[in-house]
Amino acid sequence: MNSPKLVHIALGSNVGNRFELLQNALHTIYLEIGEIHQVSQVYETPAWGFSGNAFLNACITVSTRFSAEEVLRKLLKIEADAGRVRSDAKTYQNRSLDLDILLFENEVLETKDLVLPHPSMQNRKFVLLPLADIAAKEIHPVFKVSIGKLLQEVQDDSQINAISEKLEIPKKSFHLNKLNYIAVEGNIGAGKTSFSTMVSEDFNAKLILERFKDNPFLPKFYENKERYAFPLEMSFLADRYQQLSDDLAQYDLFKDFVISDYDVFKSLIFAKITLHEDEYALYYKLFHLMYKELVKPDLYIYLYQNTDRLLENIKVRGRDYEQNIQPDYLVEINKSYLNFIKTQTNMKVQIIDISGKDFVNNRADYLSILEEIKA
Ligand code: PH2
Ligand code: MG
Ligand code: MG
Repeated sequence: MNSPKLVHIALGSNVGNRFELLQNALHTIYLEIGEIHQVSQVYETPAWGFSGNAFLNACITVSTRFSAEEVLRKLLKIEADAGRVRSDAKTYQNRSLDLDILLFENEVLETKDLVLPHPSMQNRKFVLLPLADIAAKEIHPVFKVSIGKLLQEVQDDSQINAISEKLEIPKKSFHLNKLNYIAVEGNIGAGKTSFSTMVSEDFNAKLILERFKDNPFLPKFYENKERYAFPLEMSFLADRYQQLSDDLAQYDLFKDFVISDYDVFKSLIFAKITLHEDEYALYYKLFHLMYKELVKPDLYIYLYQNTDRLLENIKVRGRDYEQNIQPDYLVEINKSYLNFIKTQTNMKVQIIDISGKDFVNNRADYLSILEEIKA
């Protein structure tokens, strides 16, 4: 999973209901590509480079986890869905919708389909003027001067005026930040870490990730469960207790809330499966001594994924020691989680069915999960 990158996109339309075409494009970009951070004014501009109807042009800043090529592919599809037909003509044509990537972070790129930064942006006032509304200080990665400077120097005397109507920025209406601490849980391979990481980036939350890699007993456990279950569960408990008591105590002034990719109860849920009865009784005592000291989550989210997809995810992420995990074991873990959840009367718990969804690669799925959390 990639971290979000900033992309500046130019929008244009000179056929049909031009304003509505731009506004609808913003909505689809929000749903399929990423969060829209800024929108310029809308300008009426004479057709540049050919004789045609006047355009409406605007620029936006979007943060996206997709690559420049993926963004391009999605933009072309949005253009086509808006009725854009591309002819083979070598000259510019009237178009219902044109969406061009101007800048993709500082990437400089030249492929058959995509050139970055946009190769003619510096010659066009219909691009530079709206872009300067939202990114005047941004430095062009090839010319090494600001967009504001490019606008001052452009040799383009087109008469361009802002119209009074403003484009509306589509916004998520999720108020996760009314919560102080969210714990994300789920089976092995459900996507707890990806989901928590995405939410922490998109909502300015402090992220707490389980440090399972540091656990020397985990690979040994998968080799010999009988021998290593107890030390494994003990060391997980110790690590989780230490991390949560440290990280939840340190309040971060610059973050709005905390999200973790596990809840400490996980220790008990796994121990119940992996330990003998007498070992579990001892473990249970220790667990509760520690548990009562910990801050509890305001919301406990269980991401439910079906066994086939879990196995597929485990295979894709490719941790050696996980490759022999059997479907039965995953079914049993899921059952234990659901049993645990049933007994929770003091904690706000939400089970979210993510089977059939792909929130990492499909933004609409991601947004639908957030929508469900809000509900
Ligand atoms: N786009 C073009 C060619 N000419 N002229 C204006 N005013 N606005 C545009 O968006 C535009 C253009 C090629 O994409
Ligand atoms: Mg264009
Ligand atoms: Mg184009």
